[in-house]
Amino acid sequence: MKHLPRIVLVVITLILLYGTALLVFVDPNIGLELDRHYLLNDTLRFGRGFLWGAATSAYQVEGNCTNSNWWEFESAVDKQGLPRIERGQRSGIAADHWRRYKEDVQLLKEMRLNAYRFSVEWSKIEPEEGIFADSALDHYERVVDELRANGIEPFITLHHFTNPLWFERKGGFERDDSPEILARFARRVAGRLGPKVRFWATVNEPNVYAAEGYYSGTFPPGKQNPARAILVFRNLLRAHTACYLAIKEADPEAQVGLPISVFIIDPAEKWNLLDVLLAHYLNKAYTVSAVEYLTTGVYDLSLPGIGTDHYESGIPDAFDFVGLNYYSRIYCHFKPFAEEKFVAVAPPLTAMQADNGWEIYKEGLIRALYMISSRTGKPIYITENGIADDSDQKRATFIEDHVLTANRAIFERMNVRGYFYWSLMDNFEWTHGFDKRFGLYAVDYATQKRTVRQGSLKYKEIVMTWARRLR
Ligand code: GCO
Repeated sequence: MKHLPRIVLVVITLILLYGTALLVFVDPNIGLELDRHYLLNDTLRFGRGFLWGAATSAYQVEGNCTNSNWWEFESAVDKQGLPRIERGQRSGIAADHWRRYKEDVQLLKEMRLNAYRFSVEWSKIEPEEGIFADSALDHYERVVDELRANGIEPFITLHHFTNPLWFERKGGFERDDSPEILARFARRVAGRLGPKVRFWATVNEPNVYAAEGYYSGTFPPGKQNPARAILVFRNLLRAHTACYLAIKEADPEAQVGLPISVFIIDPAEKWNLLDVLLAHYLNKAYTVSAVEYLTTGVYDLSLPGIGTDHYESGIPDAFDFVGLNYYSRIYCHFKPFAEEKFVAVAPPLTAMQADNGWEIYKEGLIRALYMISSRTGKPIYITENGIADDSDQKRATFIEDHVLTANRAIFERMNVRGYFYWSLMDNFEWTHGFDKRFGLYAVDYATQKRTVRQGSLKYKEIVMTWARRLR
């Protein structure tokens, strides 16, 4: 070795450092493959109390959420003067679920489901600051009673992206006191519905809310300010803790958790160290930081070149479960000389895709479950998983593959306690309007007629098989 030219030693050292960095930062499960044949032959391990549900959110299905930030956002345009919602669509009466909830509870029953995740619309319950509309609370109590009368477990999301206009105009979750403002709302709702509702999801996808509303600017308030995005993420996590405490005060037996969006972020080029490092930091910032906040009460966010934050709530373990909203995988690529330093690149041509371009990637579900369960042994509810599939050609296989992947996770001792398909019926898919069809039931918006999709019957079949085996 001592006679080797110095340059050769330097090159060998650099190669060793490069290889070590790749090994350290690449997710060991990046190449995971689950053989469909084995999944289909796995024994079903879903326990007696397993929740089989479907999910919706108030704004997307109820209709007439006229007093909310999204209603105002729908009539706005972006910097290029283009409408915020594709084709200038408006949510209007959406799927008219506010009026048709009894009919829709029967759809849950028809699918043999035993749980329903839905959100309560803050702008209807607290239309003015500190003023609570009993009529709205009465409505949600009727929904809960209808569910219970049909043997279906209500699973309520307190905040699902939408804010009352009065709150948005005060600065929304940029405000330092926003957690207390949301907790006041939580206390009122849990105080009213608490005895009849066991499961509470506090803030839906704080990471998506912060990223879309304040980094990409595609959601209200349409800002593109990384520092604000990081602050809003922090305040939403603080709001979760404040709501957790408020709900527990109303009902110590309540099960309270946080639904986190997890997209698996993989390097577009596995051997490109820049892509590998980018994927590592994005995964950590976008999802791991929220899970670690739940367990430790410490929010540690670090995105080199974008921003950092560190906050300690002093209240670790303020959760009873983690909600996992899993759909797909994103491939990230670092472009050192471009204005937009990191971009998402399209899935490989060989990948199956949903109508919205998301790769169908069942292994991502067990990778996401492992990311959570390796940090907390508490129950995990898959609070959203579904496919935009208008032709219904892929829905049955999507559902079967993802449910059986969850089954494999249980076999690998992950504490999965429920699965909620997104969504019960077609609905207002935010900036996509009504164009992306996720529903187990298709909705004809001209007549509001619900029609079960053939692909959805696979879900019913799985649940019925599970129920038979419990007898
Ligand atoms: C989200 C929301 C849902 C979406 C669903 C499909 O994850 O954005 O929770 O409101 O409609 O995920 O995109």
